[in-house]
Amino acid sequence: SKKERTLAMIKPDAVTKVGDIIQMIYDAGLIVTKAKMTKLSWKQAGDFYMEHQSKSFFNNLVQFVTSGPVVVMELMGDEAVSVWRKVLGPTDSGAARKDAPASLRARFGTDGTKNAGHGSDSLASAARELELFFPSTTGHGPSNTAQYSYCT
Ligand code: YYY
Ligand code: MG
Repeated sequence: SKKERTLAMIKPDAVTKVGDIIQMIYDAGLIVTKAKMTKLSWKQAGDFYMEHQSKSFFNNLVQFVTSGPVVVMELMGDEAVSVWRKVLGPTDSGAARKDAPASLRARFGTDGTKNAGHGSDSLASAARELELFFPSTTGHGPSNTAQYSYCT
């Protein structure tokens, strides 16, 4: 199958669980190739969730993801986009506890908004979201793209 990159975000309600979450990532056969903790501005969160700008839940969503620090990561591996979303489980944490009790949202999420994590929903979304948090460098100077000999 094909090697992909995806954007993972640990949302403010789950940043204290980063250790358990990174373990789940590696248990799923993915690796962490970039990571940082940051606090999103309202504008950054709105840009990140631009596809949801017209939704009734948009303001609650942006309020929540700007309420504290988040951890954003680039994950790499075979079918990383779908594998990471499978690890996350259903969007609603309550539904996750019913249908996928071992999932990240079942374990660490609260409800349908405070749901512990984000994963890109397609390769195109992954490319856009990765560029938001880990912009490509241009010109001279140090590259932000390290080489990972353990990523075969
Ligand atoms: O991709 P995923 O995060 O599983 O769900 P989306 O449908 O893209 O919604 C993005 C985000 O919005 C979701 O993680 C929680 C929040 N949200 C909400 O607060 N209320 C809803 N009814 C649907 C989604
Ligand atoms: Mg989504």
